[in-house]
Amino acid sequence: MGVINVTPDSFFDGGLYASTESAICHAARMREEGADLLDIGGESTRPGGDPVGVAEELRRIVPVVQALASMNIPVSVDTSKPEVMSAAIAAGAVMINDVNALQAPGALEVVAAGNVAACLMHMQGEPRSMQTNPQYGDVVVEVKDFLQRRLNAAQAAGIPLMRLVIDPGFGFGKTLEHNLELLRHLDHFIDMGVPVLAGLSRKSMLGKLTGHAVGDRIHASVAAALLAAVKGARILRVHDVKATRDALAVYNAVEQ
Ligand code: HH2
Repeated sequence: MGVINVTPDSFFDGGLYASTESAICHAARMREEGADLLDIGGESTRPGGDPVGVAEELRRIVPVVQALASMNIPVSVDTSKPEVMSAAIAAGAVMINDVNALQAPGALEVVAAGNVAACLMHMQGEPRSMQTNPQYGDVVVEVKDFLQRRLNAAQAAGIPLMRLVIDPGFGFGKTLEHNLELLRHLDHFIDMGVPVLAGLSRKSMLGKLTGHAVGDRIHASVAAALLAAVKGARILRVHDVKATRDALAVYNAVEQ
């Protein structure tokens, strides 16, 4: 899954693809590099990020989703707002990627009625304050319990399991140690009956481990993505499609 943020302030690609044209161009390139799916975001969820209104989020993402859908490129939309989910589905998105796991009132219903896939992600707190002092007893158990509850809620709302994906939410209300614990035990999530998505690309945990700024984390990102794949992740949310594809080609050849 290639990431494209049509935002001025995303932590890695903020401002790079803020125009519709540049986002479409970058999407086409990621597709050529081997992305199966592109995740379009109109609001940064980085720690401390400011919320964006519905109208502005729609202005940013709808033309991009429409263009990519007309090019037959599978698109997911990264949003927590039911109004944006509806518009994204109408514009041709095949998946809703929600860092809030469809907890907003009406979100489950929009996805159920839209017949699209959904990624349910775990986050402790909300972006503005989530990194202040995250606390868990057993992070793996607690994240898994939350995701199981959201899978149950989604199914109860009429979204079949075959359309659902789960994500432990690396960096979303987690310390470095919590993130490492989740990656170390990512295989504990694969018995939940749905594919696991992992988003580690360029994140600050990789900065803490390597001492490198966000622009210099490609090698750490590829290593993290590969580890996630080895632990059973089926969807890798990445900014660097080509490098990740190369690593996966080697891994897949060895593991057949
Ligand atoms: N991470 C980000 C955003 N959305 N969705 C899922 N399912 N999993 C993730 O790990 C995840 C996500 C943060 O990365 P990015 O979109 O590049 O930055 P920003 O939120 O600043 O736009």
